[in-house]
Amino acid sequence: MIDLYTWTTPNGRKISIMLEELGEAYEAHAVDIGAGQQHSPEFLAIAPSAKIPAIRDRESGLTLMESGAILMWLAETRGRFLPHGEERWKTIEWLCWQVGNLGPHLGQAHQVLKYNRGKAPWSEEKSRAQVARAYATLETRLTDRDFIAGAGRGEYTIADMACWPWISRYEWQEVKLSDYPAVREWYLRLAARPAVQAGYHKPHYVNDIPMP
Ligand SMILES: N[C@@H](CCC(=O)N[C@@H](CS)C(=O)NCC(=O)O)C(=O)O
Repeated sequence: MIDLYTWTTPNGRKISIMLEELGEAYEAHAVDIGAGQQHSPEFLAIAPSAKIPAIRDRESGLTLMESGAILMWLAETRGRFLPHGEERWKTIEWLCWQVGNLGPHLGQAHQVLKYNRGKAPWSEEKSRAQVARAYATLETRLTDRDFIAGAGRGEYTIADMACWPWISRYEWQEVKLSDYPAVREWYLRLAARPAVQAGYHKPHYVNDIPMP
């Protein structure tokens, strides 16, 4: 049994989607980051960074923070969604791109374009450019592919699960998915998966999955 400490954000949803895909027994604990619950001593004992998501494996007692590490641990220990050989490294490459590039740039866009619009025009301009660059990177990668990593046209991996919840906030990022047709097709492909739909609504329902 896995305890998942999470909130209704892209980083949290990556892990609930993975747990749903695995059919894993888990309990989702809400950590309301708007109310400051990430700073409680109980949560800090599991996630010293004071950021969701984090997990605890009840069987072994292992705790993990950082979504990339959690996805890799789940994939490795369950033997799913992380291919072998070179494609393992392509999956990790794109997972690292999400954690170190796509996520931070899109997260910054949420701050300046949605929550603080009009306060810092230079930051907004810079943010729009970084968003466009990140989407163009994904568009190029997904052209002629069904999934981000994997041989041939690709296979569904933790790299897809890491990127998709961030793309699901395309409206917050002022992005028209029709401008990125390969990303749009991939987005819809994943949105149709029952596990993605279930994982999106953890730890509770906020809104329907946005549909372009
Ligand atoms: N690199 C971390 C980022 C985690 C993160 O930024 N979590 C946000 C929510 S999406 C958070 O907990 N923010 C609360 C805070 O910064 O106080 C990961 O991939 O897990």
